[in-house]
Formats: sequence, structure tokens, C-alpha cells
Amino acid sequence: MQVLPNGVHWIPGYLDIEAQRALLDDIRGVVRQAPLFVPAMPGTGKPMSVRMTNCGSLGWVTDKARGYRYQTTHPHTGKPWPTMPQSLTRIWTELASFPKPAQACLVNFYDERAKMGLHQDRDERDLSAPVVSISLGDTCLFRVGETTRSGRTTSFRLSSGDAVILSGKSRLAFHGVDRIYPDTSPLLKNGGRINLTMRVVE
Ligand code: MD3
Ligand code: FE
Repeated sequence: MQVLPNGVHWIPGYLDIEAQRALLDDIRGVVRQAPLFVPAMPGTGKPMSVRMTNCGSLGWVTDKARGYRYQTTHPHTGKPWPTMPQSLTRIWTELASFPKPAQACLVNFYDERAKMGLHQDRDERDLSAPVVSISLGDTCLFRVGETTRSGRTTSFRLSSGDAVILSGKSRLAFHGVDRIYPDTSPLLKNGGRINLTMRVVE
């Protein structure tokens, strides 16, 4: 485990290849029940380049009219989100050191052109709970800063199987994904990157 300057805990190679494959299988099951959707920016309706879905009792969604929020159902199918696979709840228990279970796991899919601008995660009512993130597939260039947008940032590469834990001060750090490095992992046959973020919402 490495602690970065801003208090971000990073565990390179947290999941071995077997565990990555098993988790990916579970995520494929989630995506079959809750298809990836294209999120839109509040106000402008501009599509994000990342595609998303969720599992757990709550899921993060966004659209032009209603903006960023958590809700109990998929925005297109109207069905409740699939339950969180045990592979994920086990990771939460091991890494979060928090008395409550995760309510939401956001699944982000990046193709080779996708990125995520610098932002803070503050749509959760309980900001005392950590966020636990797992990366699968192609490597990305990840950037994390301070709790103000203008703070200095540190960049590092997140690879398949890496875990990141955001707690305490780092929980409100600005962060984003600047780029995906194509063909850096054999895990996803058509390439791309999946990021899973588990959260307590309320
Ligand atoms: C640092 N996801 O879903 S994961 C997001 O790789 C998000 O898909 C990125 O940012 C991704 O909101 C980054 C690592 C991560 C997650 C939450 C954080 C880093 C964070 C919250 C606070 C600070
Ligand atoms: Fe985020």
C-alpha cells in the first residue's frame, strides 16, 4: 500500500489476474441486467465520454434536466439496480474499514478516447465514509489534487487490479482521468477500462 501526498491510499496489484477475471464476470452479469448508459451533463445535456451503470441499492445517474443524483432505479429500464456481487462486498469489507456496507457501486466504462474531467465527489450525504475504487482492463493516467480546483495535482497510472481508497481529507480531493492507454491489458477482449467505485450515500 502506498500513501500519496494528498492522503490517497493506493494498492497496486490488489487483485491478482484470477480475482480480476472473477470480478469481471460478475460485472458482466450486472451489465446484462442494467445496460451501460450515456450520462449527460446537467444543464447543457452534453454527453459524457464515459458510459456507466450501477449495482447496489442506489446508483449514481445524471441527465440534462435533473442533474447529478442517486436513485434506486436504472434511468432507461426503470428497474431496480442489480444487487452488489459478493466479490465487491468482500472488497469493501476488507478495504473500507467502515461500519456500514456500501450502498452504491458505480461502474464506469472507458473506451480509448474517454476521459473524466477534474471534479469532486460530493453528491453523497455521508462524506465521512470512504470511497473504494477498483480498476480493470487498460491502464489510465489518473490525476488527484487538493480540495480546491486550483490546488496542485499528482498524476499516476492506475492498472488492472489496482485499488484506491479515498478517506479523510482525500475524500474531497479533486480528481480525474486524463487518458486511457490502449492495449495495456489483456483482460477485456475489446480493450477499454472499467472502474468500480463503491460508496456509502446516506
Ligand atoms: C478521489 N471515477 O466515478 S476512480 C468517479 O477512474 C470517478 O472512473 C474515476 O472519479 C474513474 O467519480 C476515478 C478513483 C477515485 C474515486 C473517487 C474519488 C478517486 C477519488 C473521490 C475523491 C477523491
Ligand atoms: Fe469521482
